[in-house]
Amino acid sequence: MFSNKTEFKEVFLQRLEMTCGKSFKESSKRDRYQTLGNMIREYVSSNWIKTNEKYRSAKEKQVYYLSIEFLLGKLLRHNLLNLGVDQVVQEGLSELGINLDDLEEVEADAALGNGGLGRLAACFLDSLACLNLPGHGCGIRYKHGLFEQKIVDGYQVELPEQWLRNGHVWEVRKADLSIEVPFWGKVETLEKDGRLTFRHVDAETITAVPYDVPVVGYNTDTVNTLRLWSAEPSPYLVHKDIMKYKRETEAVSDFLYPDDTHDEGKILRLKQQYFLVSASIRSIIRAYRKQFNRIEDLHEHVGIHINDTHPVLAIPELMRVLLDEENLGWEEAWHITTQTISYTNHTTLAEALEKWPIRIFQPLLPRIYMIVNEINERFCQQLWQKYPGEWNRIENMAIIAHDQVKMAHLAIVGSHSVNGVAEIHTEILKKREMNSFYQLYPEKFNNKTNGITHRRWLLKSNPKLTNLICEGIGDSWISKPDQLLELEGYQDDPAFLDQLFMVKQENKIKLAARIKEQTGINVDITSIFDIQVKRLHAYKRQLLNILHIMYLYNRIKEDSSFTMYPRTFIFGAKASPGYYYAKKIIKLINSVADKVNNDPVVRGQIRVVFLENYRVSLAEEIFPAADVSEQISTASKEASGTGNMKFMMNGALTVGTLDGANIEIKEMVGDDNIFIFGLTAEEVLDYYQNGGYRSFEYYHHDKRIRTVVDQLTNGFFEDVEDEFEMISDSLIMENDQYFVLRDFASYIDVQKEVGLKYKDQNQWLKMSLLNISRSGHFSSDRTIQQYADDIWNIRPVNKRPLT
Ligand code: 26M
Repeated sequence: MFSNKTEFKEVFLQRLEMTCGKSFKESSKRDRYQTLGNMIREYVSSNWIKTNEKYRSAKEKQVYYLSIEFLLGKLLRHNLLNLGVDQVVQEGLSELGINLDDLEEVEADAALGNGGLGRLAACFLDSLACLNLPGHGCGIRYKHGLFEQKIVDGYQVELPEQWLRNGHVWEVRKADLSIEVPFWGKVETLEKDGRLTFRHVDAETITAVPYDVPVVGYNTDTVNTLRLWSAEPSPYLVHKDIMKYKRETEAVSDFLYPDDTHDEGKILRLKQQYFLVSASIRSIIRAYRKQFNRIEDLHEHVGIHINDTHPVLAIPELMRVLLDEENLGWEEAWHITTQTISYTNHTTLAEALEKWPIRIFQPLLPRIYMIVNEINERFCQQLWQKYPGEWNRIENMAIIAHDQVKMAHLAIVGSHSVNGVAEIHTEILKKREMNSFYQLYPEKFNNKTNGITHRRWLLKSNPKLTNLICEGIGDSWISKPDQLLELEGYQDDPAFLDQLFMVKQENKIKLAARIKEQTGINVDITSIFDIQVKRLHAYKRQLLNILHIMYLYNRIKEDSSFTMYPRTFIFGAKASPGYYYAKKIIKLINSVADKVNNDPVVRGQIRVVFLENYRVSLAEEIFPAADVSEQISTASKEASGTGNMKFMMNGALTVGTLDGANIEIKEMVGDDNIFIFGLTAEEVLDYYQNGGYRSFEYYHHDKRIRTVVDQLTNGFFEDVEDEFEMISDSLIMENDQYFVLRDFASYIDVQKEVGLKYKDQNQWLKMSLLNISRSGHFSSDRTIQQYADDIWNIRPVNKRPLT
């Protein structure tokens, strides 16, 4: 299509006129963005086709990553970089008087996810393609992604997100590959040749239409596929109330559920899950059938991974296809199914574990329910043989109990691999949360510590640091992130450290400009940028952070001789719309920000900023500018965390608890290059088990704590008298379930140390460089290689060139 700048410009101008029907001069930014996007998608299309052909002819095993969320963010710049045409395009456009950054602004984030779990899926797609691994994503094409957050008077307000308003240039609709997904109705049992067969009749079907998005790798011709399903009314269905049917159908892929911890048990959510699963499984089998004759060998050629329990119906759905459509016997179908499916657990929080009441499940999915029931019967029988008489154990492990279907149990029983997402998380699964299953199937459990794609979170988001790294060690780290280790050779090179300082400074200037534009607040770019960005949750303890800021405020006010290294505290966080407590914390952060930023006495030393609508594209501006990374969850609660890795890779130092992947970060950088505080997971779990924590005592005995807790309710925030009673109650009346007060003193101490360490610029820069150099281990390339080797058993297929 184009192989140099001149050709690029020619094609671009020609396409612009053809697609927009406007002259170059008349065209808008959006016209230009859309032209470029379409051009690039077409640019990859021949490699896309070739990749699929290669996968078919090589007969290599392929993996499908099923996820209810893919938090992709923007794709234009990411694709340009992976294709290696970023510079040509940038220069070509620039000669036409177009700034590529301006065009990128027009692109909407594909926000088809809530947070960590959805972003992990997106990072995995990138690594799969970059490693030339045959792995594809299957998800839902939500019409509205995660809500847009506005802050009004310090309160969160939600607006519907509208990413498809101007179309999505990266997708290709493939209506001819649609699949009919049945709901409701009943199951007819027939006897045929002495065998029972089942037929789902009187069903209301919904058409699943695939939209394929190409996933391009870096420096390779591999183009994998992300298939997103959209729900449409079925053309085959006769319905008595067609308008109602249309409404209810389209609702299935209308919204992403905005909660990332609470299982609400809403029927629409279950519909979404089965919709994704049924369409994906049947399109996988359809493709397999075109290529192979023997369904008995499915697991040799296909792996299906389920991202948390949300797609766990893949297990009974695959059973259904093998039993009812392929006419296999139960034992054989079960063997194939368990060998095909693998499962990742992302949380041990009890309130997040999915359970579906039978009264919802059975009528909506009658045949699937029958199969789950049969799986449960057989499983319980097996338990009975192994643990005769142990009623309690069996009841606790059953897939169906107390009129509920337990999705995590189904996932463990129906798959050959169960993995946690960081070492400590996997250990907690094995020793505690899933201990009875671990005893039964020790061989299934394994750890795969999360990772992030360094191509988005360093190469794309931090071009200045990328240039510095390339000047130092070349560019092969882009494919082999472990090579970042070579940066350690520059630890004692003052010129290099100086440049590292400059890079951070420039990134802080850029973020400061964004802050000014969005909030009107002036921040001091020589201050420490101390940042906590993530979903808002009690366990993530944004409250600890903001109470500490209140403590600093009080300290400065009461003692005019108190000095500290100036700090800018930056927050970004969305609260689930129904999570009242989390919303109060947002309001508290904004009230503290008002108080602090308007008080001339403290203004020079602390600033507080809440950036609204935290999302992937904003994150890309934030991580490069961070000095301090806040990873302060109650130990044992954060399964892994991935923001921690993004900060580290951009040279920020972690203030963190011994939780999730923080522990592995600490092991990687050593105790001197990280700031650890607070209770250990053991201590937290011990408190939960044996009691012994009295938050009131910490309140009572520590004046610093008493003052800040009292300020929540004593009129300190003049305009909002009763606003924070609930927060105060959670800390005192409800005995502080997340140990905020327990860890408070330790947090003050470690934060003080941060301030002191930062003063020694040279030392700080060395620590920062060391963090960057050791961050290669947390690339999702490493993670995906481990999944490929240990769980999926897949190998690279494609290398350049594709012929
Ligand atoms: C469930 C039911 C109904 C509606 C929504 C949900 C739901 C959606 C997302 C539940 C959980 C969801 O995500 C959990 C999550 O994001 N977990 C995070 O996963 C990351 C990647 O492994 C980890 O790094 C984080 O520690 C973990 O909290």
